[in-house]
Amino acid sequence: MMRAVDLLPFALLAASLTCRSALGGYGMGMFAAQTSPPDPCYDEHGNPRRCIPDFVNAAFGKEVKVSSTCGKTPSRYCEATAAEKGEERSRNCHTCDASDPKKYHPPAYLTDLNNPHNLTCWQSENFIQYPQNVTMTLSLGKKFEVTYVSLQFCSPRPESMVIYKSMDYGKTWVPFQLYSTQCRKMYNRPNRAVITKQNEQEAVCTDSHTDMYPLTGGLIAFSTLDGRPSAHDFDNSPVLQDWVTATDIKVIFSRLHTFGDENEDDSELARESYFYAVSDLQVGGRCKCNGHASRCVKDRDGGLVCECKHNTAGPECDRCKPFHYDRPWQRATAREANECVDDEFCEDEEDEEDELDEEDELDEEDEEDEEDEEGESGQDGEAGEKVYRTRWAGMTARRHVDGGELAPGGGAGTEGGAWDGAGPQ
Ligand SMILES: [Ca+2]
Repeated sequence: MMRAVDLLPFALLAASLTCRSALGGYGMGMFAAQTSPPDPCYDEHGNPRRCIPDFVNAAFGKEVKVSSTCGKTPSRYCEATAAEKGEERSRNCHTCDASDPKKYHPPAYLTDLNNPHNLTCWQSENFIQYPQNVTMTLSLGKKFEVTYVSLQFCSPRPESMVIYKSMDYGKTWVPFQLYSTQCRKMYNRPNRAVITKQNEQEAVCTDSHTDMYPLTGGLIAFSTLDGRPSAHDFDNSPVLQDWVTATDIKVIFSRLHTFGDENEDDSELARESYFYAVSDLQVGGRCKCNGHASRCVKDRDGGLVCECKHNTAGPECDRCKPFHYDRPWQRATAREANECVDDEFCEDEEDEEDELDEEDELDEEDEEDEEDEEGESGQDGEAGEKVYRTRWAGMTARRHVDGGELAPGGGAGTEGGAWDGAGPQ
């Protein structure tokens, strides 16, 4: 299989001058050899390779804006407890008071260190029931590629809620996932619609994770690539690359679960038992750098930007830097770094023969790679993980499976694995 990028070096050879960096750039090698610690964006020979920032909980420590928090004026709330469905419920009542650190439930508790032995919970005001809702908005500050969004509840989970994402810093929003015991009635969507290759960028409504039990400690975890056919071929799916991209996340709690007692005689007591409370909001993913940076750093204004390599520039390394326009910008893949080429760093005819030899070798190598990939793709797809492959100078292809560690506190368990110790450094 030949792709446009594979043919490019041949086209360049037709000219009397050829830009060597199109094949890997030995000039870079000398530079990389001198840097310490080794730059993940270049291999041991200095050839550019795809690199990506670490997997993080992008929500950790960030401010979440919420439309309702209890305790502006001290108020009573009651926790319903019952170990299991059908068991008699009992109520434990407390006071929420925003002015008392022992009794407050601020939004900062959504993204603080999640200690399972000492849960800190944000909590809404009592009984904000449909059609009124409660919203929480989190700005990530730049584009991220989001693998999952999870919420751990202190209250029962909502009866209906929606996770939205924005790709333009909150100007426009699209649903990421909807949850409801009645998808059609609440959101006019079918329950658990099947995703095909034709609608991979569509949000699904599901009635899973909507049970009122457990009354506390329930989890909602949305895995962005789960059930999407091209997930195993993420590198070649611009649709899914777009789908997982977000600058902001918004959650709307649309409807509270109740026991149906809120309109009875002691409705006041009942209503004090219904509110939303969340101990942990996580957004698992990676700073989006299109394979051209291994980390994101603060810029002069305190904003987060990719530390771009491979002669790229822009907040997401989404263009070639000046004087490196010898070929069009491309996202790096597991097999091709697609670095931007310096249009000044060119070589003379003497080196062309060497390059032709190297082309042959690379072609053979490509064939091997493809065979490997076929064998592994099924497994990779199931795990929802990406496979990183590095081409070494000596004809060997090494596989590197990248998982993700959950950020401090862990909990959602939607990502497996960790950096493979044998992987390229
Ligand atoms: Ca917390």
